[in-house]
Amino acid sequence: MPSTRPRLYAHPFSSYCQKVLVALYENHTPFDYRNLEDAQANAELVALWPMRRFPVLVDGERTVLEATCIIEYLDFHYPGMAPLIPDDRDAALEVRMLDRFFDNYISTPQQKVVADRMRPEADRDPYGVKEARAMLETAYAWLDQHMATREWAVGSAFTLADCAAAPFLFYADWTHRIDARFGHVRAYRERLLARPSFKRAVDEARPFRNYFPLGAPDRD
Ligand SMILES: N[C@@H](CCC(=O)N[C@@H](CS)C(=O)NCC(=O)O)C(=O)O
Repeated sequence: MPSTRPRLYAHPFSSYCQKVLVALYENHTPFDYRNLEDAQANAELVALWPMRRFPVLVDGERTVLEATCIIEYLDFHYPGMAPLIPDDRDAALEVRMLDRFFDNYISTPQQKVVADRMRPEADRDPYGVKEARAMLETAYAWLDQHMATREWAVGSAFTLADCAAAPFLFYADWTHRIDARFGHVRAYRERLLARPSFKRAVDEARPFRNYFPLGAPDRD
């Protein structure tokens, strides 16, 4: 009998995949994990999405791209006890805005620094890396003020925005240390690390820490 569970193409060490895994683990949503360590899963991904970016979710005839859209899809089609996007449209707007913040101003510059290190030396872009590090500093400063009055990204409920924040702040700190003067950001990162859904994602990714191009620090 064909599986009726959604199928997730993902790698445990990938930040965008962890973003979706946190959402799945928050709601204990059953799914089939097509781990991209596996060559066959990789071939299937390439056939599904020529961009070869992951995660990708397949549910019956439907293919859903982009981590945020996958979480929106799961929230709508497989709702659990913990809604990750509020029903109230105005509150949902705030959640989506913070989700964009974490994608665009934490993850994008973090990935830029890492991707640069993976290039041949002659093709590196020191100016671009400097800009990316400056963007991370600005983002940390903004987030520090934002988190001064909040437990989670938009208040007291854990949402889509926290699913994004967890892996992106995790790796951002490895890439460009969150300075002690950003105490609220550091405390938020610690709360995220203690959250069982993210703790599980981090533990599953542990065997792959040698994949981190800048060298994984001996912590977390
Ligand atoms: N905009 C995509 C970004 C996904 C993404 O960048 N995934 C990385 C892994 S964290 C990837 O696919 N890397 C492989 C590559 O760049 O070829 C999303 O939100 O899902």
